[in-house]
Amino acid sequence: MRDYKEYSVPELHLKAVIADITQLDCECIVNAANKTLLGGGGVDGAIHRAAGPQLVEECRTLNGCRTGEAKLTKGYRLKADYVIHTVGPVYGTPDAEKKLKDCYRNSLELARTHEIHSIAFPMISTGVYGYPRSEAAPAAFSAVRLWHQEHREYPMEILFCCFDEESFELLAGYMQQMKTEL
Ligand code: AR6
Repeated sequence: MRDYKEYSVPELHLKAVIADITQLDCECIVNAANKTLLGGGGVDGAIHRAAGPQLVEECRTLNGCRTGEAKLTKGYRLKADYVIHTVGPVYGTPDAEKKLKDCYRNSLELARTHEIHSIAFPMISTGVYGYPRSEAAPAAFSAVRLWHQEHREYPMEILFCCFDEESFELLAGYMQQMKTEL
């Protein structure tokens, strides 16, 4: 883990890091998957390689996933107990921003349903699916913030697991801004 910024308000612990999500020691990591849920490149490929073949076996039982939705599996060989698989929108497709925000909201809701209190997100849709980081980062941040406003009673640690400096700087900036607003 190369860099690290964090911000806490009661019941919400937000962090931004630059790291390989497969190495994180938190209850749950989120996978930026595709609709088949049967693996792919990017972070999806890395998570499947690290989790081992049992992950795809469980994924086969899930009947895929629609864009913006989220499904939960165990983490198998990962340090994380669970993986939440969500499917981001391809940049430029209809309602992409709403669907990207849905990925964060639905993943957080699924985590809450399973009484998960720490979750790490990769920067969904910013690789193969072509979303500019400058647009994905504010969408991710505002979706997380809105979810927290609706669930202030629920203790949650949310990690933005960036793989590049630009995403990290953007998210760290939003966290700094949030600090000065409160
Ligand atoms: N840890 C954290 N972030 C990572 C890692 C990692 N190990 N590897 C890549 N990233 P992408 P998408 C970052 O392409 O755009 C797959 O083939 C990467 O730098 O993984 O949602 C799926 O099967 C980028 O910022 O996901 C789908 O077909 C971010 O993760 C499709 O790609 C997302 O990049 C999904 O595309």
